[in-house]
Amino acid sequence: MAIVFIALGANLGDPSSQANDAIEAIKTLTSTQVLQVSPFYRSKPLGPQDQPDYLNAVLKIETTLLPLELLSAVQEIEKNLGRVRKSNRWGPRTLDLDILLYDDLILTSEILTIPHYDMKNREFVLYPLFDIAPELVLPDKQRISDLLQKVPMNNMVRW
Ligand code: PH2
Ligand code: MG
Ligand code: MG
Repeated sequence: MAIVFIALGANLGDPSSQANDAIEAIKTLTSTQVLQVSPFYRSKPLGPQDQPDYLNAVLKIETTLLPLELLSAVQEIEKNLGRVRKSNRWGPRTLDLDILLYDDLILTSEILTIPHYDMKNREFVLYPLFDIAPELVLPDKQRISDLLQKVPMNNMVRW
């Protein structure tokens, strides 16, 4: 069994219902349990500003799926819940599920990078992650509590 943290983001359609649907869909994956769900936050868009605020949250799951199996599974959920992949990076989306951490694994490949390449800089990842895992230490031994000190809330509020 691996412990995995997944970041959830949505800023089109009805973000909270997509978030809840995504959590239900993750619960149905093979040998996967959702252990914790952070509060939902409303964050300012990173990237182009001419898009709605985001709903962001973080999930803690336990799974026997391997990293690439889990990636395909969450991409399938994104697709089923209405995501249309566009080329515009950082553009709006109905649902984004990003694998943040997979146990203490460090993986760099063309299709998947773990830990998530920018997680340490994003308030909408660090604060919900801290809510559910305040004692967390990243694979490079940095503590979530220390990382949080360096990243302001940037007007993020509860959803
Ligand atoms: N995701 C992005 C780009 N910008 N901004 C916020 N606030 N939250 C996100 O989840 C987010 C973003 C690309 O995945
Ligand atoms: Mg993302
Ligand atoms: Mg993504």
